[in-house]
Amino acid sequence: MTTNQLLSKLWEQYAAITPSATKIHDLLEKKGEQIKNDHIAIRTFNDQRVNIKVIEKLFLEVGYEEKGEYFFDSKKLFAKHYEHSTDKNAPRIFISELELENCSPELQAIVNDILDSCNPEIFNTPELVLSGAVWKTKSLAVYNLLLDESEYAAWMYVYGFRANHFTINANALKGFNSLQDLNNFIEHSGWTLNASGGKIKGTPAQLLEQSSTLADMHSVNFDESTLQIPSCYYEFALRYPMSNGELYQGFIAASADKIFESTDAKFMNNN
Ligand code: OOG
Ligand code: NI
Repeated sequence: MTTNQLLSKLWEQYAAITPSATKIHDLLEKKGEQIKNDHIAIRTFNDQRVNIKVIEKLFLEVGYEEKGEYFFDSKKLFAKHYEHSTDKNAPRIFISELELENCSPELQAIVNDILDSCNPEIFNTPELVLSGAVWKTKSLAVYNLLLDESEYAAWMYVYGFRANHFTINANALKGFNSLQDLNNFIEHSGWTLNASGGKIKGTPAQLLEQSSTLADMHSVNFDESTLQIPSCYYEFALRYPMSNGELYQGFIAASADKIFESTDAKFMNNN
């Protein structure tokens, strides 16, 4: 698989459950913009069958290299970011994992059970990252149990291995003067932004400003019933130059901490 094939598949699967992404993408293109991606993010559990070391394999194979590390103590998450070694247009990849040993024994047992329910061969295929929720059951009772403890775990249970957001590189847009300007356009076009920690996360002094939509609602067939659950979101990132003149390449943990909440069920109103 080439980098472009991998990225197209990730986009297809993301767009299939995130109709707002295609709409925002098309709206900006109609304004004359050429969309570039800043980064894509993937989530997982730190169980050794599916941890970052497993998920990163396909990205390393197509030429990505490990760069930064990030810790999110209160959410019990750890993350790494990757940059492509040769293709400077390839988006960064952000992979996070839930630190199961810091979660309740109940949550640990659920995650262990769903992974046990899988054919173990799936964990060794490079396509794992394109495979969604590969486990057998999708119980609303289990979803609600997870949701009580970790929005991240509940989201993973429903959506599994896939891109949970794409991010528009705002530096590459011609028609906007600032991230605020882009946010205004997105809001005037009818979308709701994630306001946790403020609609713009980060500052020019931190060399990265980010904003994101709240995830779309998607119909999920649980064993018990069908319910609307937040799926994926679209992010916007504006990078500032470092003292050497080159744009900052990393992420800001305090901002990322709030960006994760773009898929939180607690922010969705179900009317
Ligand atoms: C990743 C959230 C962090 C960023 O740009 O800081 C992030 C996620 O929601 O899985 O993407
Ligand atoms: Ni992001």
